[in-house]
Amino acid sequence: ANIEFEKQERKSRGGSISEEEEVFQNGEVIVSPVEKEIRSQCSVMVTLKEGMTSLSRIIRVFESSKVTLEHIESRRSKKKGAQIDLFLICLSPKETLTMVLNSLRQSSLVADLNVLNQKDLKREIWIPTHIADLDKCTHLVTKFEPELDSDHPGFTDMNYRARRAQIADIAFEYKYGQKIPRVEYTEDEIRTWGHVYRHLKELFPAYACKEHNDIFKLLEKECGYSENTIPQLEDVSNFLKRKTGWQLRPVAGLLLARDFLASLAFRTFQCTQYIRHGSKPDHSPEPDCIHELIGHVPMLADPIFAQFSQELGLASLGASDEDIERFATLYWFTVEFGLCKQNGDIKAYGAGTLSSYGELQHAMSENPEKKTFDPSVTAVQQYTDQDLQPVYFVTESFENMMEKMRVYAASIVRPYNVRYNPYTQSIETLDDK
Ligand code: HBI
Ligand code: NLE
Ligand code: FE
Repeated sequence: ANIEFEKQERKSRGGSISEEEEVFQNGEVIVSPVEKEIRSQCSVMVTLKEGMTSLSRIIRVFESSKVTLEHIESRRSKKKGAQIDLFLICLSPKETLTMVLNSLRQSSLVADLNVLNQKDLKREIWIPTHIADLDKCTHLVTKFEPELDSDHPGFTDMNYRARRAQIADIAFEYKYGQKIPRVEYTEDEIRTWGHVYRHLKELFPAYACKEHNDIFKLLEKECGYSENTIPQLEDVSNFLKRKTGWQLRPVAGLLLARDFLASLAFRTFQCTQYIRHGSKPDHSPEPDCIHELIGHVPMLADPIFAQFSQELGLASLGASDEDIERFATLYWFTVEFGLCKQNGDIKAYGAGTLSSYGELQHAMSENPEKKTFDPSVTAVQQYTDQDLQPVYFVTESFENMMEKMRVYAASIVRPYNVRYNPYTQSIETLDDK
């Protein structure tokens, strides 16, 4: 039966079409966060000229473009000089659709073409809903890489670049649930680790927050942390699972902020496995295993901080690009470079501060500006990711920071609220927002 034709004719006579009859999509399209194009859905009535008896020719026009034909009906045309009427519903990127319809209109096959209805589909951003979906949250940003950045200390060191590529392969191959492959670090690499380790350890008693100091000692006792060994991600991940339910998964480098933040929602930290170039140990603009293992891991083993980090991840799920930018900035000034007050003194808890002896000394000096942490102010503060920070934010306590963040996150407009189900390690979306 020519359902659509009948409907369209009824419509043109002034009749109405019930919603159940509507084949036109009402919903949203789920798009990957890296996809920026707007998709449009469109219904068209096309009349083929007299003598155009073959339908396959018209279908070929769509086949060679990015337009998806979702629905097609045909009948013998009643109009003069016409052969066949077609009713089509197509879905495509907006610009492509306009182009294809124009070329059809001008085609020698077509007598008449009318667009009946066209609408842009609402985009709903895809989010991971199970911890295994993090296999798809691995979009890298190419920044500070030894291959591409001539300022990178490893740019001219072909051995270093080959080593980086080799370790990156572990991350590219990795799938959720697998053990993280071990890396046998070279003497050179262990020397770099040892050098930074020694310098940082001298600064920690005076400069690191209490939580970091306590857990760092535990890592030395229980997890093989020492000047002479670079701990293996698999062992550290198991340590974290016991302490707070956090875990690591290997990542090849800097990720899109949306992907990186999303993994936090699953108490998963995407963790680099390579080490910085030995010629510049005091500070690196890109994360490396020193930064992750000495900066991040101790804090993730603290229950309150672990909760704070996960909530930041949960708040980011489904957020707009603009809000992601603000959450990334909040992450930057807390998890990466945060300072806190403890017994009247300012201490460091941010991983970027605790993994760079250059940054740690700078942060604790009088030079940089120190502001009070306030999410709505902090979220829009400019920062540099190249060099030492000119501004830091100080929080009263982790509990206080978490409270303020909850208020801020609740003010963000999202299509839904989310909740983490730890039994199934999945995200439940709640529409009652
Ligand atoms: N990717 N691997 C990795 N490590 C980070 O710390 C990191 C990232 N991508 C983005 C990012 N941090 C920042 O934008 C945060 O502020 C979210
Ligand atoms: N600057 C830090 C370090 O040298 O360890 C790394 C920061 C990564 C965001
Ligand atoms: Fe980091």
